Amino acid sequence: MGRETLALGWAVAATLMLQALAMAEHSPRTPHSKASVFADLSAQELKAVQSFLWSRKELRLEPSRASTIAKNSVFLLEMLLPKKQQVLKFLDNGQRRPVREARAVVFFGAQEHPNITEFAVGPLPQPYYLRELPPRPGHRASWASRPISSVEYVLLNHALQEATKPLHQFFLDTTGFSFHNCQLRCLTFTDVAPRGLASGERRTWFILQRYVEGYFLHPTGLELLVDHSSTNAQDWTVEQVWYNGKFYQSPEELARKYKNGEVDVVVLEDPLPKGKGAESMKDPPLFSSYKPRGDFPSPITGHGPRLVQPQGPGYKLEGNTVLYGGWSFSFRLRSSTGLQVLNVHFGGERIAYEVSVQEAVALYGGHTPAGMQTKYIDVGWGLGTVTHELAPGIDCPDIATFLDALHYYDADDPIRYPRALCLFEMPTGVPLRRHFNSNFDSGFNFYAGLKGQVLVLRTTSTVYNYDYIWDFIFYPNGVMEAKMHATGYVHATFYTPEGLRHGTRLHTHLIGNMHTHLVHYRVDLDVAGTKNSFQTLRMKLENITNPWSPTHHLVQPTLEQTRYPRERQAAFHFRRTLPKYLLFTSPKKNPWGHKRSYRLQIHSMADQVLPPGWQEERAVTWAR
Ligand SMILES: *[C@@H]1O[C@H](CO)[C@@H](O)[C@H](O)[C@H]1NC(C)=O
Ligand SMILES: *[C@@H]1O[C@H](CO)[C@@H](O)[C@H](O)[C@H]1NC(C)=O
Ligand SMILES: [Cu+2]
Repeated sequence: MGRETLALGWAVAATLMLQALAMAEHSPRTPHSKASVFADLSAQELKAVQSFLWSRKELRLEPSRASTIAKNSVFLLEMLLPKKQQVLKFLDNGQRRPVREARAVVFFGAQEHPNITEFAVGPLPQPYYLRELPPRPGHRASWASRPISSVEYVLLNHALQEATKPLHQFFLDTTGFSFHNCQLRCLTFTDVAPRGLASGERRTWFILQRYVEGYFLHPTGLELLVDHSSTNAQDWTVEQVWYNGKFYQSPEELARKYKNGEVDVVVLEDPLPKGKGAESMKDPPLFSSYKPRGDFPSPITGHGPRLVQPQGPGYKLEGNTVLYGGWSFSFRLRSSTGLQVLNVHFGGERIAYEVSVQEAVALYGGHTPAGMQTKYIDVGWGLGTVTHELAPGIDCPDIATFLDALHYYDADDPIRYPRALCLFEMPTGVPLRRHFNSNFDSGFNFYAGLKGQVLVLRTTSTVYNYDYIWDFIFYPNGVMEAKMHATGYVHATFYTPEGLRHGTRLHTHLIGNMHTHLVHYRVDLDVAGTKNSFQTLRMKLENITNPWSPTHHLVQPTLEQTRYPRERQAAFHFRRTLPKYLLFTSPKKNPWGHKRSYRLQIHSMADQVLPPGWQEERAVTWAR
């Protein structure tokens, strides 16, 4: 089976369910040394690639932190997965190990027509060649739509502060906060994307906020459109200003009109406790903080339940490979896209080559320009790299195994992210299976139950204001589940009465904008070999003459099977009812003559947001 894509919605899970596992010819599992073919690059490997690239003088590389856009720099290094066929030949047929290579994304900014070029660098551990990875025809990454680097943010911050100097008094009067000499009362911003209305533009709307805990919920009512397409930050300009429902040509125009009393001003209440910023016990915590507030009639006190494993973990971790009951799989945390599980075996047979996160998008509606413009495509915000430390007892049970990750992204060295991943076993709180066998005489013959427990591999991505929790869950009966939780802060804009058409008022000056999260997983199932096909089962009613009472009609369900010889035919569109059962099927049969197959369950309320083919929708065609 080739690659398949799923679009999954808000707090959603896809479950792969094993249907009929036959008495498999148990092939030995992939040894740990071989599974390293899936491992992310080590710090040594990343450094070797880095020094090799720097040794190629024709690239004219400069450090990422050099304070300019007009430079050549290495933006991203990560392991380049070899071709699947090569990996399978190596794992299954004892052929030679595929060459280990890195993928390098280089920003060529120091030239008249800047570009982004991707290279394969190999062979590791001692690279000596560089090969351009050609983009798919028509899919060259455009320079204008590249991710914003930390240096560009510093420059943008500076540009915004300069451009809004005329608004200093306006900020102080309306918000009590400012950009200059501000100490505890500073302004900050959130930038939204896409950055423009057509390909090739780099014009971003910025939401100005008061810099307090949870500043995402403190918009000031001012939004600015900045053109920062030039590689020279001196050329950047503010193109438009929006304040409390009205547009202005420039910060100067708003400042002038404000001075003349021509601006409909909203004076915000002070979010900070009175006094010199010191919180006193009497002040209620800021509504945007995570500090609990309010009273419950029966407060929940103490630490609450905890997990213990008196006999140690039930899983084994060997390098990047996990063994758990019938399961074995390898994993990596790919810097660009996120968590991947690879070479998934159950009961001694491979059932999936890859199940991985590919992309997450959040599409918004709103009344403010930033609100209506927001369509976040999160790989462009470093989705796989924003994997910050997991807290034992909160993010994962305290008994979990925590693992560090390395990312080489917008930096000049590999950066270690401690406790970026966790692995743990947990009770599901419901038996996997149980039966009370009654003797129908106020007693029983037997009772049997199987404890419900699962293995979870977890990471998170904090993309600015919101946090995704990514879980891959392995059930002892061969079910595997991919699940995403979305949490953190909402992306919110300034309250205007018209904004209520696109969201809900959350506070005095705050609208929580409506939006849809869509998540793209790659699920490459190999059920009993790679020659899989796709079929569906539906329920169809039949109406027959009752064979044991011919004067009656009998209406009952039957199974209706449909085959989809072409992958395209298996791409189901939104708003059409999905067939009830989606099956990935091997030509091999089980002992009872059924084709061995895995069932895909999609738990999603996702829907199509944009019409197919409409502008940004073409960047997320997987969500069709
Ligand atoms: C991108 O820039 C590099 C470095 O100048 C150059 O070698 C390469 O040909 C450029 N690629 C394209 C497609 O313009
Ligand atoms: C079943 O078929 C019979 C004979 O055609 C018809 O009278 C009856 O209404 C049908 N029942 C249903 C539920 O379709
Ligand atoms: Cu959300």
